[in-house]
Amino acid sequence: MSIIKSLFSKCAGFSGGLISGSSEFPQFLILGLDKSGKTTLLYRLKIGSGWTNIASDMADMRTPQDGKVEDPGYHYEELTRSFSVGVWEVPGTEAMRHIWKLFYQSIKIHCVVFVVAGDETEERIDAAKRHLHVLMSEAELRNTCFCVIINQKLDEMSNPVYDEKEDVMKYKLGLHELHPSIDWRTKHFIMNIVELKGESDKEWVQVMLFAKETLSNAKGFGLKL
Ligand SMILES: Nc1nc2c(ncn2[C@@H]2O[C@H](COP(=O)(O)OP(=O)(O)OP(=O)(O)O)[C@@H](O)[C@H]2O)c(=O)[nH]1
Ligand SMILES: [Mg+2]
Repeated sequence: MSIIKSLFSKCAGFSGGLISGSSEFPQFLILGLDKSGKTTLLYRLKIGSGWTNIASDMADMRTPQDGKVEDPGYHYEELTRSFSVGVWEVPGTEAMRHIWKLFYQSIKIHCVVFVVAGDETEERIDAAKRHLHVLMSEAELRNTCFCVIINQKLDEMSNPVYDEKEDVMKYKLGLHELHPSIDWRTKHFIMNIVELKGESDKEWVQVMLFAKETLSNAKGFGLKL
């Protein structure tokens, strides 16, 4: 815990405790089950489509080496295009899911970006739903904006694996029946993460617009962005 805190203290937006005030540098936290596409999202936003082999490189990162097959740690990047934000991205393997709490307990998180792969099994969708709803009920996240990204992905024939029109994930994740206190600060988006072309991609711009509107709302953080 102390190691994580000392790392956090070196980062923008962290001032030795929970930050507050209307001129905050918002902090985003990308969460979701393992292999949902979180690290791909972060680097698509940061680097854009110039990283052409990102899908195979991410797969290579998972090839067993020295007995390790998982993304071993968290990532932190800053995005500046829409408004400046710090973005934390933490692995979603079962072993790492209990670490999520340390992040939002140590850093004031303004927006959770929760990624769900469009081709998940029913069992994993249930697990994602459970984790998402636990996050939504956490005291530390009571003003936090929730952007749920359904990662559409493409199959071998380049057809989307997720049917955008039916949009069943909305129901399966329980996003259609949220309490008003969380509903206004939650929105789901459907996109193929690996095709994002950086921060200016129109799919991502929609996410940032919603986050900006939500974080500026006086019902929540009331930030001046
Ligand atoms: N086709 C397709 N593949 C994707 C997409 N996003 C991620 N992938 C692949 O899915 C796998 C997992 O993606 P990651 O970004 O590493 O997943 P993660 O959520 O960071 O996983 P953990 O670090 O284990 O929590 C990789 O092999 C990616 O290449 C996508 O939008 N489309
Ligand atoms: Mg990862």
